[in-house]
Amino acid sequence: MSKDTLTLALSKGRIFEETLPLLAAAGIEVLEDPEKSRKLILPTNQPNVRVVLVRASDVPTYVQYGGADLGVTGKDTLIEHGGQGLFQPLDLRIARCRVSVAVRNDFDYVQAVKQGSRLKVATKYTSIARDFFATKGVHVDMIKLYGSMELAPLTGLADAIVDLVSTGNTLRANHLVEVERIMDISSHLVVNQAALKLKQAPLRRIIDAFAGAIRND
Ligand code: PRT
Ligand code: MG
Repeated sequence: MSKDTLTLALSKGRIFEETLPLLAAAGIEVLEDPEKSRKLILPTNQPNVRVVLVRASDVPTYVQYGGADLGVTGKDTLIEHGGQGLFQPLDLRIARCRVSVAVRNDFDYVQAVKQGSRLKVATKYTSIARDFFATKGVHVDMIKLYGSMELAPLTGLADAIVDLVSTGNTLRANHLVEVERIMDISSHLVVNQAALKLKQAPLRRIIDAFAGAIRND
């Protein structure tokens, strides 16, 4: 790729959708709909800007190693990745949710914590969960999952889950209750540190346009 081409890593779904208005503010229009196309590299109206579609949890890795110059990723994903090699100039305030602890509605979490019981915790967010329970002084057996965390307490795999919550509908539909809010989450712009030096001017234009379009609601 030429030194002037910018590659932006996005994941399909809410991050792609919620990044579109920010791209528009930078004069960038994606020319294909990822829900309709099978292409993984999408052209834009700017000949020197392209979008690559990657798994949400792979965005920081692509940007870290220069597979993309910049990307948009959830703070949850960023914390689990570690953030090495990434410049994080902006909180875009999109795709907002929170990381919470949830249990079955018949499980007495407060009592379990008070008694100092060992908790079996299932999650995709093992770093966030480990830090949280360590700070609280709760001993946990961590069970790493890659999806459908909600199922773990229902099948006896775990006492509790650490997962993302936005409306709470998924928890309610599965007879789970939120018992702790660990942190608020939004998506951030991440930039490859070498690209920041080599492609300073075009990156600066995008960062400034995004900054001016962040919603403060
Ligand atoms: O889906 P896939 O396995 O490919 O990857 P992913 O789940 O990491 O990607 P995606 O696109 O679903 O999420 C990307 C990012 O969006 C996450 O990293 C978060 O930063 C952010 N985000 C915001 C959310 C949610 N809101 C959200 N509600 N990500 C996931 N959810 C899920 C949550 O895991 C739970 O299953 O939605 C369910 C809860 O939603 P409510 O509204 O029922 O509470
Ligand atoms: Mg998902």
